[in-house]
Amino acid sequence: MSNQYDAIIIGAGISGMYQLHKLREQGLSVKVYETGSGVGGAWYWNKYPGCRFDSESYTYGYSWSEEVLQEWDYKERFAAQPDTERYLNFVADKYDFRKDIQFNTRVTKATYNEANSQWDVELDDGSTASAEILVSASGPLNAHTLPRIPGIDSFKGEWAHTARYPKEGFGGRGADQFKGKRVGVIGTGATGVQVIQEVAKTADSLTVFQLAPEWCAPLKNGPISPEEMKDIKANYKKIFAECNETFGAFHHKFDERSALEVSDEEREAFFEKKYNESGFGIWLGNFHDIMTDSKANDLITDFIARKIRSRVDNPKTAENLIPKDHGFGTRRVPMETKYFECYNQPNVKLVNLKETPIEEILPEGVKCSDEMYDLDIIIYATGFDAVTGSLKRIDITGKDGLKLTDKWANGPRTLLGMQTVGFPNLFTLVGPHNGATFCNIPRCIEQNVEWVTDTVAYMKKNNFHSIEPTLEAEDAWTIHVDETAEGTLFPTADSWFMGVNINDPSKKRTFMLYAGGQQNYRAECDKAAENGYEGFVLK
Ligand code: NA7
Repeated sequence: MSNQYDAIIIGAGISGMYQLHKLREQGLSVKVYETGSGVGGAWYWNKYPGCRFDSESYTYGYSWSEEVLQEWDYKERFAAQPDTERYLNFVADKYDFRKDIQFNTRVTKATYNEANSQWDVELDDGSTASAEILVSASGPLNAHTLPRIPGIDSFKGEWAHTARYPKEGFGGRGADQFKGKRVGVIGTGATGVQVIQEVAKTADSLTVFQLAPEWCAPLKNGPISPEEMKDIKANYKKIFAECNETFGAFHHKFDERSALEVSDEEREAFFEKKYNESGFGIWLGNFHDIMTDSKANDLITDFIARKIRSRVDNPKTAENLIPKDHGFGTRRVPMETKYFECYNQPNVKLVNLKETPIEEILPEGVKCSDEMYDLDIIIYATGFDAVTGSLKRIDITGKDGLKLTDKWANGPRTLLGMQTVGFPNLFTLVGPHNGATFCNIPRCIEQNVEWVTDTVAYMKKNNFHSIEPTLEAEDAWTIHVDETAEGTLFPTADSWFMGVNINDPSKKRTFMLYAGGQQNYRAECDKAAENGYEGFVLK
């Protein structure tokens, strides 16, 4: 027995919820399938201690509901995960989203039926459903990856990947979960940094297994007073408009000056100011050429290295915490709160895996080439099969039996990161090569969802039943994405931006995001729509 809808949405995170809202407004029948037992996507799954925004809280929420904007109070400049999960539940309740969401359900297969322009979807409970429109809202950082270390299953202590962290902490011990415990953290990306700072506060011992250090910078979190919140509420329109004018829709705008054109004193003072400000300003509010000119990048890289040396007591540990193979900002900058000072504590030890690699995991702990580390808890902060992972997990078949995994075997090919040839009526929110991937994500999610919504409305109005890019337009966008990335320093570093994941060697090294700036991306999407969906074939 198949359930028939106008549209099916995969995932009930920030994008899936808003897409549900917008398509429902059009009077369509819509069904959302969600693997988790609640709404929130990334903010449902990532329950590890220390998980919080790096975007200013008040720039991260939905802008489309004046009621939500006025009713929700942020308490911190960078809200913690529990607050954000509460916020998303508040929105889901207010707009009665749950009645159209089927929780605890994974979409396992989606097959396009050309005869009737329908997507036939299979679910892990054995049931099926069909719809003309299929929207993937499954998130760019959802398919988590564990390291491929021999013996990983043999560990007899407690363990979790950060993206599947137990809600009440290990053993339900909450704030006491690390007390008296020997904890190991593997991975030092944005997640690892957040979790390390928390574990270091209470663990008997914390051993950090670091493959690659990151150019972390201070978050400078703090409370938002009721007066400030009042002021924010009165200024939401202005705040969102300002975000929409910046490269990544964050509340930080690149400085128009070059790092190379100012005096040494002026540059140092500017870097210092940015380092002491809160949020991503040191990265996305810096001199405009730090991300495009290697000489400019060397200057900020040297500044941050000096900061790390000044904050870490042991010079050898400091050197181990300073990246040597890539410049500042060429990988995602983790934001930290006293992260470097953790390594001055007697209970925290840094293991440089480049010098002493992990050989295996044993029932008692982690064995490196020089030493055995007995542990009670291992936390894997080892990241994701980024951007395409959540789509790859679904067996997606388009026209003529074409599998999406085969089509993208050498890297994604899309038009506007929204659609791909051979898969009509499949829309990929925050998908590969989509402007929403290098963005203060909810800001760009709203753009993505509204564009898809308008496209679906256009199809209905003109009695079209399928939309798909032309090969020429897809080729042109794919080339444009690569050329735009080549104009930046992103390709100089291995990172998830570049599709690099050492735990999945099948993944090709290719730029996964869109580096042309969200304003330009938005303009490209608008232009295509205004020109009668130029680059797309409608039937
Ligand atoms: P990331 O940024 O992909 O970081 C994963 C970390 O785990 C990184 O330090 C990796 O080192 C390390 N890693 C991965 N595999 C291994 C193995 N096998 N052994 C040791 N260390 C390993 O993921 P995050 O969750 O921190 O952040 C993802 C995004 O989520 C972030 O950018 C935010 O936007 C939100 P490597 O870098 O590969 O050398």
